[in-house]
Amino acid sequence: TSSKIKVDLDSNTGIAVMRFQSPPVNSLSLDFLTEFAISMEKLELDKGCRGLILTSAQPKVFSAGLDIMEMYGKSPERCSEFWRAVQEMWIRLYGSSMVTMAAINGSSPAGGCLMAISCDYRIMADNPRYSIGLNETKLGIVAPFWFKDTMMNTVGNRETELALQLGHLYSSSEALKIGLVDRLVPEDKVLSTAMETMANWFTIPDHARQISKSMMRKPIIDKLLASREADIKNFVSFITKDSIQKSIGMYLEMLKKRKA
Ligand code: CO8
Repeated sequence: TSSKIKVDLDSNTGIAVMRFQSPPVNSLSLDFLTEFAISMEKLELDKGCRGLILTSAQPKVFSAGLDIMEMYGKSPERCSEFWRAVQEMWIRLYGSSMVTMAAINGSSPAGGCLMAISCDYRIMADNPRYSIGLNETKLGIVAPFWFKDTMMNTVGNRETELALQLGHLYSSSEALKIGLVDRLVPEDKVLSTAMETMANWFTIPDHARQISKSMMRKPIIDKLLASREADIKNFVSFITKDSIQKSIGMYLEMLKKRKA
């Protein structure tokens, strides 16, 4: 099986770049998430790696979020395995001891947005065609509490209340305005800007930065760790409902039609 993520660690700079290369849209399938967790574990253990940049090798899309096909017509067992992998991705990324940055060179809906807001810093291509946000409600599904908490810790309570209910996808400039991303740069400068910004972050002693990060993020991570099985049960019973399957089916139809 071919690799869905290309990892390059530069031992001189201590920066690893993860390029998502799962055509067409880097959707987060069980295979993708499994590979992501393995790559994260390796980098986390590598003393030579202090920073991680996530970016896309696909045109126009950072990540389309969770692979909708993993949530459509699948057995409860498979759904449960999938959801555990989604949790694992978030736990590893949100809790990473590395400096993590998202170099968002395309659209980033739902799970793609979750990956971006789980990083420490976000640089997005200045392109009005690219959007980012937690659009779950538009599919008739509901983002779980840890998506919500990650969003709240990024843009605050009021903006999250609006964003989650409306499933709003923000253009890059709107995203900058509400603080969903930290900087906009021309598309060809997204990765180099992330590298430069990383160098600034590296001037801070790791241990002090890591403890500060943990102080901000650990309470939510602990909340999921304490209720992981219940969160899986909740997902499986929700996603396998006939009415929810029907609304995912309609959303898929809409995606295909929009294209035609
Ligand atoms: N999963 C699976 N397939 C997808 C996905 C996806 N998330 N997104 C797109 N595709 C497919 C399309 O159907 C299309 O397939 P085909 O070629 O067979 O017709 C192909 O990928 C290419 O897509 P587009 O033609 O639409 O490509 P564009 O470049 O025009 O647009 C976008 C790219 C903007 C990413 C667009 O495809 C899009 O908006 N996709 C949908 C994204 C989305 O809504 N994702 C939500 C996933 S749900 C999630 O991540 C969190 C769930 C939280 C859990 C809830 C608990 C119950």
